[in-house]
Amino acid sequence: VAVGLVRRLLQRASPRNLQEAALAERCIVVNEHDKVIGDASKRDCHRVHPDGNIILHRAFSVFLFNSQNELLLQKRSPQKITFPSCITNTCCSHPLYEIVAEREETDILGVRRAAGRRLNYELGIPLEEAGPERFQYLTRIHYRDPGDGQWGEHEIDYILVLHGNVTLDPNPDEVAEVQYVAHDKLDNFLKSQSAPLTPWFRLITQHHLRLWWDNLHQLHKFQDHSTIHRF
Ligand code: DMA
Ligand code: MN
Repeated sequence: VAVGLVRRLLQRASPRNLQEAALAERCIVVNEHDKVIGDASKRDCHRVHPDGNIILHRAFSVFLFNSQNELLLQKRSPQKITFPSCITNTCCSHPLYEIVAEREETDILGVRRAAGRRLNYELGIPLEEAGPERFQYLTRIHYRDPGDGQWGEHEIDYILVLHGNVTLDPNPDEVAEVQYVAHDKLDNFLKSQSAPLTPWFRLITQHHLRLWWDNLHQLHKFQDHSTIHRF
């Protein structure tokens, strides 16, 4: 019912109303060990509470590389409620509690399905080009960022890589710009941008990205589901 309602609201809404309607989606609330403890609205999960607390929830970040090993970056739409107009990795979002198939933990299937759904919605990638089996899962990152002080993030973020060429048709409600960047051009590209980076993209770029990027053809060796990296 909730999904249907959100879809109906989305269909006749302005871009900002689209983002506000999406705040009714249900995120999966987890503890520090990534065990599911319940659900809460996207609104409640991204509100910074007066004591600075933000509800910990499950999320994913996709890093998509084309066959030339260039990384697809996006600039978020100015309509986004959290981190508008920031430069970030290919696609991030949340597996939804109301989509029961996105709660499936075996083989990280729920998160993989959510990633396909959002690559399709945000970037127009056909679903058959972003099927669950196409993602290499790497690890989980637990981080917290107070954002603008009103809207922030506190997530256990599953990192997924998709390596291959895809068809793109970005959705301007979500994405202002997209750009493929080669590994040796990344530093200069990021320096040349006046827009800020999202905190999670900054963290991942500082800590893990270069090692993964250097090993795109043997990423399975880097999968680690026993550690939750904490920042
Ligand atoms: C949330 O991303 C997930 C992470 C890893 C920050 P988002 O704000 O782009 O989510 P959505 O696109 O669903 O608003
Ligand atoms: Mn989130």
